[in-house]
Amino acid sequence: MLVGAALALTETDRIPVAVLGDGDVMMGVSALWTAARYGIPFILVVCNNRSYFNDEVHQEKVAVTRGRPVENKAIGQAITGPDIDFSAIARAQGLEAIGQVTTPGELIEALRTAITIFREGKPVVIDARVEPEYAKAMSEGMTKSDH
Ligand SMILES: Cc1ncc(C[n+]2csc(CCOP(=O)(O)OP(=O)(O)O)c2C)c(N)n1
Ligand SMILES: [Mg+2]
Repeated sequence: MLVGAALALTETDRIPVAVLGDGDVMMGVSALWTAARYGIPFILVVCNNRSYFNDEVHQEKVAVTRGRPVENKAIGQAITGPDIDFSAIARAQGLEAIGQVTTPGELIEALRTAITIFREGKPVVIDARVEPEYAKAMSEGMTKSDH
């Protein structure tokens, strides 16, 4: 969707920006190559919490319902040890990449650099390492489909 939207915006002055989960990026990662191949510029921020965390939330609910151990919820969902280097994945496919970044200050700086790279007509990926799980406001009552 990001690559398609960015293609559609090529002739405009708008900047396509996507904030995608690390799991979602892994599920469609070869689409990035298409952007490099055809010179489709965008800014992708990988919101990297090192997990397909939405499914951990789901698996916890299923475990409770079925009387199974909740502590197993991360099995098959956690993406850590080793953590995935999204900058390396982006560069390997011919895109520009920034990070990993781990602080809000670094992220602001990375976005400034990303805009410069975007203006040169190139797609750029930022590996933003966020806290594990979800921010507190989201985990209290909200699910991924709510936002
Ligand atoms: C192709 C595909 N497989 C599986 C799913 C089910 N699914 C929905 S959200 C999700 C986890 C996504 O992880 P991530 O993008 O890292 O988001 P997080 O919840 O960690 O913020 C999965 C596996 C899906 N939507 N699409
Ligand atoms: Mg994730």
